Amino acid sequence: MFKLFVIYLSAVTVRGSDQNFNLKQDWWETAVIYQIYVRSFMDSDGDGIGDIAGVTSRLDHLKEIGADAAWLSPIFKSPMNDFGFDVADYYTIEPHYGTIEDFDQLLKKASELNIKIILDFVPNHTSNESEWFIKSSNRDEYYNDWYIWANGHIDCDGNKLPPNNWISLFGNSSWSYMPNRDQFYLHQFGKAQPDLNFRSPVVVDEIKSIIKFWLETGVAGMRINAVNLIFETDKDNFGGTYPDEPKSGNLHSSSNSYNYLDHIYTKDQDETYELVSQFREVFDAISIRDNLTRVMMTDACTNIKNAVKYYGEGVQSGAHVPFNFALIEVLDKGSDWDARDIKYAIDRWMTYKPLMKQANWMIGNQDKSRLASRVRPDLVDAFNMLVLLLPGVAITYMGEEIGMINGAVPWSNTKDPLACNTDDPVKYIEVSRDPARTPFQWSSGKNAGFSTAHKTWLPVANGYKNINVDSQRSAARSHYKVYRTLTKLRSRTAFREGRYESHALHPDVFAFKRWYKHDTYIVVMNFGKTYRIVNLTAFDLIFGQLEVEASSVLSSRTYSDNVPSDYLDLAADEALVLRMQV
Ligand SMILES: *[C@@H]1O[C@H](CO)[C@@H](O)[C@H](O)[C@H]1NC(C)=O
Ligand SMILES: *[C@@H]1O[C@H](CO)[C@@H](O)[C@H](O)[C@H]1NC(C)=O
Ligand SMILES: *[C@@H]1O[C@H](CO)[C@@H](O)[C@H](O)[C@H]1NC(C)=O
Ligand SMILES: *[C@@H]1O[C@H](CO)[C@@H](O)[C@H](O)[C@H]1NC(C)=O
Ligand SMILES: CC(=O)N[C@H]1CO[C@H](CO)[C@@H](O)[C@@H]1O
Ligand SMILES: [Ca+2]
Ligand SMILES: [Ca+2]
Repeated sequence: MFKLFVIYLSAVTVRGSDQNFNLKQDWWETAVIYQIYVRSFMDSDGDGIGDIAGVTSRLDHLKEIGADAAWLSPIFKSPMNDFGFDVADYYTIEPHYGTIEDFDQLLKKASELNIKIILDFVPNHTSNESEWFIKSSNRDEYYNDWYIWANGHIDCDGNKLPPNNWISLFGNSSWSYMPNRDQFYLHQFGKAQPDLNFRSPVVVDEIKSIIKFWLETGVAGMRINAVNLIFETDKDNFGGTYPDEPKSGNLHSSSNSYNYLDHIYTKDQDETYELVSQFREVFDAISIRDNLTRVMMTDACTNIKNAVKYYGEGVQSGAHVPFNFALIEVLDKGSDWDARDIKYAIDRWMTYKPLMKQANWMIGNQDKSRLASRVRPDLVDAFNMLVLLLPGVAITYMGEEIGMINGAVPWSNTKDPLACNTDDPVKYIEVSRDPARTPFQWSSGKNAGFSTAHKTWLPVANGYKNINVDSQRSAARSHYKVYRTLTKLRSRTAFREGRYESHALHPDVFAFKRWYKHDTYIVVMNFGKTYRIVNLTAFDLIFGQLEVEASSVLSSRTYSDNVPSDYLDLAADEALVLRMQV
């Protein structure tokens, strides 16, 4: 009987299924995934640039904070026009980051610590320095149609103009002219990032081979970048030309910025979901062979209905973890949000998500202003409580566990191509992604312990003397300690498998309940700048005194204090995890 049971369980997980039969969860379903921007995490050789050996040397940090997996930003060979999001060779490790031996060493150490490694993968475009692109631009027979080439127009002055009005995410035309081919190529991001042509079956096969190649090294998964930009409309449906996109009507965008157009032809095309399911088959084949699920994560910045399509529909399988930007989108509203918006954003994702699939939560990444800066440092713990205690997968961008703030990167040190493209020493700051990419803060020492170099690739953020791992580890209370407490709480069944219910008890106060059988928790947070008294008996079966399991750094409450459920006074920014006494 017992044997049969085990076989049944493994059959469930082996299928690579995301269905939670409440029997056994697969490793990724409640994982804490820690995003490492490799270039800024740890520099092992003193050149001022983070590297793979640096990551290996700091895996104990991940272990200590309770992360289950490290997701590494792109580590493949790249001229670094977009810091690895422009890959020149998908089969080679970028020399600045190390060698394949360094990578093997990372996998070995990670496996000893039972930490999974997940790679970032950028299939939409390569670098313009990829051999594929150079050959394609020379009309090499095999590579001829690997990119999206089109003739432009010639105006009355004899200037060559792009084929249509499409605008890239980095601004200006999505088309650039290549003299040797006398044609324009499409790039949805920068000029140095030509889009691959996924209507070519050879390209699709090559991309699948690359996924297979890296999964076979033993990595536990991949994150597929910008997946909803893979296809552009099929020109053959428009008589062989690429149609113009309509104007969005967005009054705040200039005529050469991405938001000026409504991207009906360059994103979210129907073919995408079928391709994603083909990718998933590659993941599943290896998962079954090795009896270890290789997790597929997808990144698509799109509306909710398209976003949840990446979970798969009908017989078509999708990603295990289709990124959920709901919380980030609330924060994107600037200061104009409150507890009701948070509740609404969470409910919305849970509503659209297929019932049996896992949710996932994140509040930042290498493109977004850091939470402590865009909201305020005192709310760091509250937001970590959301990410770590809501149902499903938690994704933490490195530094969120210590409440890192944005670095101040002057124009003269600016590296982000998006910022450099503005060519504007004042306005660049509005778009620059460098402030969220400054070196990780390990200690109060030189370069915050990141590097022994004279100069690091981006300057270390101010305030690192106080905001760093060493000092927060030894402090009585710190974001770091709260984070560790939260990842420990996560291992309890109520948080892994328990049910979820929430209320905005006041426009400033968000609270949710997680429970499994008789083990019940309330997580409550005041996003407001003044104290609030709330009555938690608004939740069913909550009464009497509640016991504090975790509290934000500035809270007057500490572990095992009791608070009344019907009259709880919360200080400004205070956040608590409370347990119902049994
Ligand atoms: C790639 O693009 C960059 C940026 O436009 C340019 O400076 C570089 O010369 C290009 N390289 C090749 C090989 O086309
Ligand atoms: C597959 O892996 C699971 C989880 O690690 C384990 O319980 C199971 O026994 C394995 N099955 C086989 C056939 O090895
Ligand atoms: C975009 O076009 C404007 C106007 O032609 C030009 O000044 C600017 O340098 C261009 N930006 C990029 C990134 O090519
Ligand atoms: C809290 O709410 C309950 C109803 O849910 C009510 O009976 C009780 O009086 C309230 N307590 C306080 C202190 O307001
Ligand atoms: C969050 C994230 O991964 N952003 C990346 C999206 O893709 C573009 C182009 O590949 C990168 O520039 C971003 O950093
Ligand atoms: Ca280095
Ligand atoms: Ca594309």
